[in-house]
Amino acid sequence: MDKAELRQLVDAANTRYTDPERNRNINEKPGEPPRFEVYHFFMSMCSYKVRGVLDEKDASYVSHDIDILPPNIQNYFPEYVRLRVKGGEAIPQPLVDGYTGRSSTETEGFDPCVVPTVVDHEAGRVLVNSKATCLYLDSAIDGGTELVPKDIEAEVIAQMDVVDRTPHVALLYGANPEGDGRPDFVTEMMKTAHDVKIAKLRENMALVPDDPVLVPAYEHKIVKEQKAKAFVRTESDMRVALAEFKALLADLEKQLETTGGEWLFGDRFTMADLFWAVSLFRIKWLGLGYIWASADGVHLPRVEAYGRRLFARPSIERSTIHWPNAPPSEHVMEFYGG
Ligand SMILES: N[C@@H](CCC(=O)N[C@@H](CS)C(=O)NCC(=O)O)C(=O)O
Repeated sequence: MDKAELRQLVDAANTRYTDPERNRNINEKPGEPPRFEVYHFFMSMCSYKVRGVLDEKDASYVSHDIDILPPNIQNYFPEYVRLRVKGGEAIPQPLVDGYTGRSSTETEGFDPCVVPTVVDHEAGRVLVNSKATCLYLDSAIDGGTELVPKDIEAEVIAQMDVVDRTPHVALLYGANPEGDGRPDFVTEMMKTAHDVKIAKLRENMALVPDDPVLVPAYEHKIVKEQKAKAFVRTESDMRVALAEFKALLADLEKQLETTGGEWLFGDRFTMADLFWAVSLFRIKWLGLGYIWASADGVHLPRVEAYGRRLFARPSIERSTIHWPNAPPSEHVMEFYGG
């Protein structure tokens, strides 16, 4: 898109994000203004992925670590949604209006009110689907780790799809039907999260009552959140989501039998590994790590060992485990000196 128009959209969005500790340059390189501007959140899985890729690629960027949790919810401001909707215009998926517990743009549609959003000032682009964004960053940035080697591109993308389509969101917002192991602050917050989100969406929509682009964007998001609230309170839906996790982890165990190296595709660390790192860390953080290792023993030994290697990867430590303010949970205290 036109770079001056993009600049205006970015500047307008940025008027809302001013805390210097959360709005700062990452990996600054002298004499080089950062090419990318990234709107993300310290505890968001899709943000972990994008930050992990930027770290592996040694990219510099302007980071806007915005609060997406109730009560603050800084991702519904009209200025931010307007910027994100620009990116949405460039993708084939329609606006989201349903909920299956996943965050994949490809299965759910385009959510205009979430993070991460990445602006590439050099190319004049706004990127809004974390999977597509990660692929884009890998090919657009010279140097760093080659995360999607050409000879195994289809296999790497197939694994990214597995993670992208796993119902992670359901098991953050809803309780595990086998026993809620979520950190207390999450359990407490999620009791009212959907109602608070819907109220905030209405509040922000009321600021732009005649906007022909933003009003439908908010309306679609409200429908999604209403359906999400019903889903996570329906035990049978949550059981299906949990069964899906178990099946996918059992598949991962089988896949790891054949790798012939430290990573999923031998000795090369790829985007598939980065996606699994984020997924396995979140699963463990939520108290679902018992699927592969519990007090009763190690049930999926390859997944357990693979997770250990992934969590020790410096890019994962920096972008996911130790990103500033990323809260630990009782299930991952070993990474925080506990
Ligand atoms: N399809 C999007 C989904 C992004 C997404 O679901 N983001 C979550 C955090 S991981 C979010 O911002 N949620 C806040 C909300 O729904 O208000 C992507 O892959 O980037």
